[in-house]
Amino acid sequence: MSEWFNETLHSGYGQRLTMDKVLFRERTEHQDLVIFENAVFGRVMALDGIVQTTEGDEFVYHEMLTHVPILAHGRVKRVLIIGGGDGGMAREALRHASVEQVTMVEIDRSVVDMCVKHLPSISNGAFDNPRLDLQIADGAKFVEETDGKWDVIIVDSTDPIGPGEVLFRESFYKACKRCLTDGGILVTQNGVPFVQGSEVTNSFDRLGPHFDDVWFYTAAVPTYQGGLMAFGWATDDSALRQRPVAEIASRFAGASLDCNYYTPEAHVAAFGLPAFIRRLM
Ligand code: AG3
Repeated sequence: MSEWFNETLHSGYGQRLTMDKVLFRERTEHQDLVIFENAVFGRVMALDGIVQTTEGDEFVYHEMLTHVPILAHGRVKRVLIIGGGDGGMAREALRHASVEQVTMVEIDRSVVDMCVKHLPSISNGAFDNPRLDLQIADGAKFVEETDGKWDVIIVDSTDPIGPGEVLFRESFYKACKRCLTDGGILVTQNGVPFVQGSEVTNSFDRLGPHFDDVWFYTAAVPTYQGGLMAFGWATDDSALRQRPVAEIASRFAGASLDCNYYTPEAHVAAFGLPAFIRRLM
């Protein structure tokens, strides 16, 4: 019998996955890291008892947090990823030939190293790509101190507990705004509203003072249990999330991406929010 991995994110509700083979388990400098094999989802990476990515369903999350802002914007050259240690976000951003440089700021070197070793399919070579600038540093400090500017900033964080907490503060959103080019877009991992509704409310309230257009879009990621996950969307150009499907479709064709989740129709539909999420804003 395999040992169970029991996720500890919510009280009174949880998911469990069999650890059919434990590939790595250790306390890093910042958090508790485990990588294991599961019969349904393939290799799974968890931090502090919470599933971060699995080979089986990572495509939903990584495609939606990259292609939606990049294709909505239309002329993205520079992308900044805060977090993203498994390399999935860098992999998807680098698929855009128009993207000249991806800067990724991850706080925990062990996550990068162990994911390259035990979960290579997620980064799929991204860390060897000359267009990737990997910095091992605190993302919140980085955006405070840098004088760089980016067209898209993607916050690929853990939940607002532990090292990820600073990435949900108003001061962080303000610093991100300063690092965006005109018409730039900030997107964030914003939790599963059905069980983490306050994350939507908090981010909406904290982004509001700094951006003219704050919204959310959604997708269901099976191992982020509870239904739809919310992605935060913040920019000064409100036209960017209202682009017609035909316009997105022509950019998508031009980018010749072969996706597993993303389609121009899914992109546009993702911005249509159910009432219970609207009420959190
Ligand atoms: N970071 C997002 C994990 C979210 C978990 N939260 C939850 N289940 N509500 C994923 C990192 C993948 N690159």
